[in-house]
Amino acid sequence: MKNAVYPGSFDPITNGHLDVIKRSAKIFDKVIVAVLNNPNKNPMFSLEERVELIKYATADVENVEIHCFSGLLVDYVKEKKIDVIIKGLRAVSDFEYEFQMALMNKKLDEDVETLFMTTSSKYSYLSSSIVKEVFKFGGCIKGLVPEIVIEKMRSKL
Ligand code: COD
Repeated sequence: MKNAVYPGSFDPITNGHLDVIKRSAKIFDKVIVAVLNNPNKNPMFSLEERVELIKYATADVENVEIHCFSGLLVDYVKEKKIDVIIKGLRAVSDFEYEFQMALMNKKLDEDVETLFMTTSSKYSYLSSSIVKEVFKFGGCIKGLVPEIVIEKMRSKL
């Protein structure tokens, strides 16, 4: 049985994230979506809200679990006996950042493997930050995030 972790901030989950989760779930026996608890950041959604939104958005995918973590990802990976870290790649800019993190994680723990999944082209321009920015100025974000996220964002206005 091979399991994978897909870590991130997910503030909030977008359809780009969801696409990576669903495609990963077809490859691995179990996919753990691990939401980072980073007290130094000032997220739009609390940790609990982010977890709930992902749970709702992935309710139709059987082999996905949602958890949160803090501290080093490699420690979480070891503790949960996870085989692979999945990272999404949108552009060269992502690659530089993700490549650095993958190498650092490997340095911290030789057993840790990172796999990169390329974005689906229709989501290649999507990020949580750009969605929040467009929403803040009244732009339409339909089709970019799950409907439940739009509802939750509206309730925060
Ligand atoms: N299409 C495909 N992939 C996407 C898309 C999209 N449209 N949007 C985002 N992604 C990918 C990102 O590239 C990333 O791989 C993942 O989805 C999550 O994205 P975000 O933005 O929600 O999350 P990040 O980038 O803020 O997450 C960073 C981590 C939490 C993974 C990282 O900070 C971490 O591991 N922190 C723990 C502390 C640690 O171990 N630090 C040392 C690392 S060397």
